[in-house]
Amino acid sequence: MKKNYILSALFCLTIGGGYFNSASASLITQVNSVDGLGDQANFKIENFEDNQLSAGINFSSSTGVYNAPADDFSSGHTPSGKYGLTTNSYPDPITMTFKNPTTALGLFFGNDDTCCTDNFTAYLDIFTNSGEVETISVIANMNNWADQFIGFVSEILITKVVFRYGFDGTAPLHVFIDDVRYKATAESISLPGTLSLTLLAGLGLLRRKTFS
Ligand SMILES: [Ca+2]
Ligand SMILES: [Ca+2]
Repeated sequence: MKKNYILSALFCLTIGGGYFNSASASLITQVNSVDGLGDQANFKIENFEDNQLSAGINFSSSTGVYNAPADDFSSGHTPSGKYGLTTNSYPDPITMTFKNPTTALGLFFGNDDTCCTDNFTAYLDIFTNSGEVETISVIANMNNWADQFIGFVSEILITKVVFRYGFDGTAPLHVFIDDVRYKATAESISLPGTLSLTLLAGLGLLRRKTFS
């Protein structure tokens, strides 16, 4: 009987996982601070202070990315050290993909320089394996410091995020980010619902065969 209960529980969990995979964007919650992300014990952080980038996350853009000096991009103000990440051209968003899907991410952004525009909004587009599920945004405070935070927590597994400036990416400034925090998620829960169902069905068949 115990094994029946376990299999039933696993089946319900899997159905739940299938529901979440197809759930709406309401399962994404924007947060406004590092504290809003939750317990930092399970987070990894990339601060761009050296060229040894975190193994769990990949940063890319159409023109390439590089560790850029804060003196040039944010008047020397960052949440950490003397460097952040930027792109070789603008408007060019930064794409972040994860070795294992994540359920929370936050970052600081800057280079909100009045040299080139009076105002803009920063956007973070959020994707699952099925495509884009949500876009969150923060209006830049235009002080040329990397002092503003944008982030979210999610009840569904996130595989990619894209950070960009401007409504349509036309703000004439290089994107500049620092201190990217993301939640390290157990690989085992990244199994798609259908694959989990297949495995559980196999377990059920095995059990019948063993006990018949
Ligand atoms: Ca830094
Ligand atoms: Ca700023």
